[in-house]
Amino acid sequence: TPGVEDDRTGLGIETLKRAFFDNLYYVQGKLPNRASTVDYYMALAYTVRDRLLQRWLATEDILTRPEVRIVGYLSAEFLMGPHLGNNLINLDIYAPVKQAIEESGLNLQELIDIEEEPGLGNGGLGRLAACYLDSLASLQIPAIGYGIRYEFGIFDQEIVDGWQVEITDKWLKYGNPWEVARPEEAVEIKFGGYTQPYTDDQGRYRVRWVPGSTVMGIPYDTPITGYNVNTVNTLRLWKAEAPESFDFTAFNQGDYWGAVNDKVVSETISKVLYPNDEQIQGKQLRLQQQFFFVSCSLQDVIRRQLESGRTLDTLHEKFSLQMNDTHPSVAVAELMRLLVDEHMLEWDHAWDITTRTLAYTNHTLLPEALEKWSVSLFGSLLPRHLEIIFEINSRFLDQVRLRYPGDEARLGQLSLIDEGGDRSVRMANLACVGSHAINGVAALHSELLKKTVLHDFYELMPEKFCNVTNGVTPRRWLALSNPRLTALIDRRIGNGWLTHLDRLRELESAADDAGFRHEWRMVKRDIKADLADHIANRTGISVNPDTLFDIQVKRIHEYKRQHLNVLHIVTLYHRLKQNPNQDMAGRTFIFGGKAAPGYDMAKRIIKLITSVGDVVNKDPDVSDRLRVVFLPDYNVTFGQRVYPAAELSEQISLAGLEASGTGNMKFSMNGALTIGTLDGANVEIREEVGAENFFLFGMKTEEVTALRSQGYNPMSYYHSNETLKAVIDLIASGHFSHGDRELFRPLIDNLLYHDPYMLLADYQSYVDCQDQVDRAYRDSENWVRMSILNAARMGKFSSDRSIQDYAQTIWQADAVPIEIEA
Ligand code: 26R
Repeated sequence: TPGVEDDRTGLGIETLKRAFFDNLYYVQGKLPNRASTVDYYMALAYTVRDRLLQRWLATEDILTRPEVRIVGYLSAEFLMGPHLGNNLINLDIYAPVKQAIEESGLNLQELIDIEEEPGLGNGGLGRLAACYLDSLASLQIPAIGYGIRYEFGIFDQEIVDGWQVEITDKWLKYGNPWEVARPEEAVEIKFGGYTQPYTDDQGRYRVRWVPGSTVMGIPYDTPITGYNVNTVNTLRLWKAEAPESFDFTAFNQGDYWGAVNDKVVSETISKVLYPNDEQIQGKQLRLQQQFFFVSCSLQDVIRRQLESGRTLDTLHEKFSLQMNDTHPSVAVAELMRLLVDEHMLEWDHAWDITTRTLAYTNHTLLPEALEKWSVSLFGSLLPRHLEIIFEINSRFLDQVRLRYPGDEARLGQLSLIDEGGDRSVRMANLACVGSHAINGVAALHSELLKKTVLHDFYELMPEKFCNVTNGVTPRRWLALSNPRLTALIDRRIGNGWLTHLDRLRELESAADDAGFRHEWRMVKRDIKADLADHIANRTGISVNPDTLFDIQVKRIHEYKRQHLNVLHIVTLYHRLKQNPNQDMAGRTFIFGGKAAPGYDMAKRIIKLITSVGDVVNKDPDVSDRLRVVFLPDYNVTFGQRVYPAAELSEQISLAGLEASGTGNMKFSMNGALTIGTLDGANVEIREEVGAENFFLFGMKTEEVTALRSQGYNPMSYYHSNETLKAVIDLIASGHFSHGDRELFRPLIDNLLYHDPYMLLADYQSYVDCQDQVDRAYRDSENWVRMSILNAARMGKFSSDRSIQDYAQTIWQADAVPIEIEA
């Protein structure tokens, strides 16, 4: 009948309500009178999922067309954040769904807030992968994200007595309405065993791998909606399971326990995300995880290639595979193995295909984060891959010898094998040799890569190197997280800017409009009040929304220097104690971030923040002007609350160590000003917003290098700077630790005797710059002006721009609009 909408696709309010209660009844098995908020959330999630299926299947369908080029994004981490709100935005159904839910007597925000976020990542690298999936779909580029379906994602953080406590993240406990298991596309993954040479029927020398064990990879697909387009791409995450046949054999032999135990062992591979953001020393399970998802994904890619009617000679024409750091770099060896051993291609031919298909993104300059695997561990787990790596290395080093005769030192540097001590495989070297493109994630970072960690590779093959500056998706980080600012921008410049973020420049003139500035300020003030409520509920600390919200949220790491921020807070505290009438704007310092569970210094930094907060917040001499809050369990969901409320963004890493940073972009987009060093993408952010709208401090990379080479002596700063000395002495004296002088000794001694991240050298410059911030904030009209200009000039940092850069310079991938029947 004309005029009657389908319950699964219709967008009329009555249809949405009917569909919602239908899903509640038939999927959740609940009547409204017995349904919980989670039941309602699930019913709504299915209602939304129904409405994207047609586009998802249509997008899946075009992947099989031989001429359609597909980007495969290989990443051990995808930090997606909650899906419901994002899908409502991208499908442009927020308003009707809100109305339908409200007319049903429920609150949409409450349902959105109850979603357990899939925290399948540590921080920057995993979140970047998520932003890139959003932009790929929004730009209509056919793409598949490939990763691991960890049963336990990044731990939840609680703060007990000021210390971090880790709680397991059971994100799947109520089921996951966004994923679809595809057991029919499962693949087999082999481990261990030995290799065996043989001669094939054409008399050619071949090697066969006789594995010691097998596990199954089961794909779980999640739809990735593009913004206002038909494209719905796929995030395909692999779960490890025991092969069924294996079970039955053992069972028949009467070894029931053994059969079940094998199942348990197999499933541990995708059990838990390693919560480290630096070196993992020789953890066999981590290498198993990496190989597991890489082999699953490459087999999937090869199946798709063959199913599209192509042969493997043209794999690189249909697929471009991006390796997100070295975590998937065993792909170089596995693709060679699949092509040579399983599909019988000649080595040189296979090598050509491999290097044309793969590309590598580097995300860190920290030497301790460069992945290495001991040759013995690698060989016991992946004996055939080790042989292949030796073969790649021997051919590669022959080329190097031709280019640099007699240069043994260079050969040693470039080799895929580190021969020093316990021999190990250098994964970055493998990635460089096996890829046609190598990129850093910000202009400065890409330059430093060429000058330092990858210098020898750059000299040998400069044409492979390029830069792609990171970006973040304005759909999640503005439209979803900051609807009030989004509406204000819409009123001023119309819509369309969410997909053409450069158009935010049209706000520049609004910065001179007193009326607009007033509205901007009111929006910010409302959001700050919301965050203040949230802080009171979560921590019991009351904060004043009329103070400057000064925020540092990111993983806790010494190189990110949260403790430099603390030194500044203690400086202000000390000043106010000396001179209670000191004129200064009130400030609320907000911290958030997780420490790797085994990283003692990072955990002690959290304890320092909470301890300083305990004293400062209770001291009547200062607590009208200073508040310090550590918000537990910083994650994507909380990020969405905090970026919109920020006025000052702390980006204070030692120059040369933060590859890019992406939080810095989310803050500025939401109208925060940055206090930062010339590090990572800060350099480009400052270029875009203008030096006059950015608070710069600290040494430049070259100054850091020079100071280090001349012999850095932190103690000299301590002795020559009276305030610095007073501040450090105050912490050391036990003032913030109930008299306990031992609690912070490891931190203080490290600063005085080593200070590898040069806090003391940058201290004075930081404090001076913070004083400038204080003066600037008190000129509130001008502050708002700068805030508007920051947001207006952030166009470059849309992940759409980053993805366009990748698509043009590395992937040669085009948009493929998806047609669907009305
Ligand atoms: C080796 C393994 C333990 C490991 C090392 C390092 C696992 C995870 C990491 C995290 C690194 C690679 C990371 O997240 N890097 C961050 O990448 C962001 C996205 O490019 C950058 O913005 C950020 O500066 C960088 O630290």
